[in-house]
Amino acid sequence: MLAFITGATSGIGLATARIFAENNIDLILCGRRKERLQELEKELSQKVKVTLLSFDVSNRDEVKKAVDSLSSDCQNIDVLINNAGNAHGHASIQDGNLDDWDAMINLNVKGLLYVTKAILPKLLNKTRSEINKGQIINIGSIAGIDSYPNGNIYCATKSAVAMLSETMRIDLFKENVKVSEVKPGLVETEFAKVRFKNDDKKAKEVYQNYTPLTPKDIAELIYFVISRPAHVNVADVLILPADQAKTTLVNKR
Ligand code: NDP
Ligand code: 8X3
Repeated sequence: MLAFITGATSGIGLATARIFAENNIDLILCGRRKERLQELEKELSQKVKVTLLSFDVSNRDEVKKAVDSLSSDCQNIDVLINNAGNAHGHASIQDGNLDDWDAMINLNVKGLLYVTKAILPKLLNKTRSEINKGQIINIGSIAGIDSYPNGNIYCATKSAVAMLSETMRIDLFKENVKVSEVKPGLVETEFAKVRFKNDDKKAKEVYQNYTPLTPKDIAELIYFVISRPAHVNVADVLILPADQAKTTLVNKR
């Protein structure tokens, strides 16, 4: 099996790469930070075949160039994990920064679409007789179905991921390509550090006084989703810390 993972340099994507490698799945690992990709290659290439692609998912040309550069033995992709994504800023609509808005829409929505469009022909090209030609897992968020103050554009991008997952499933199920969405609640990663522009104090506070999910918790769920029998599609999963009931309801002690 061969998986293409975006956002593999950190958090959920990195943990997914690790769990896939443990389960003997070859990897195409993507992210902008080359050094991190190289470190991961060193770690995981003892177990499986690892290919690295460094590009910005929100740049159409870079996405196409990167995917076109894949060698002949990397064409038979079975699983696409559309994981790259972030929030930029945490401001009201009246105070929000247009560059942050562009960054989130370009990354979380357009980036997911550009990568999907580039990889899909490789899933569809497999022989028609296969019951399962492959699978796409989009990483959405509780934020796509449950808004919160200052979440505005980020929430809207994750709502778009939810609707795109559903519409992609409608378009692709007869082609034997499964589409799933995994929607996590609070997971301790570099997400808050990016949102708060490297303000470590603010970032740390997001995960304090309760037990957040770990990237491994999400990776284990993703592995569960991709390892079901061909006739089963775990289409849509919300996964929360036991300490969280809604975006704004966290049991802080
Ligand atoms: P991290 O910040 O730890 O990881 C984000 C990943 O996305 C990095 O590998 C980063 O790689 C990559 N990335 C960011 N921008 C770009 C870009 N322009 N081009 C290519 N890659 C990019 O966050 P998480 O692991 O938490 O986030 C992963 C996904 O999970 C996101 O879609 C996020 O919205 C979602 N999510 C996170 C939750 C949380 O609480 N943490 C909860 C719900 C959903 P690099 O910088 O090297 O390019
Ligand atoms: C990330 C979780 O609640 O910070 O999607 O938006 S939240």
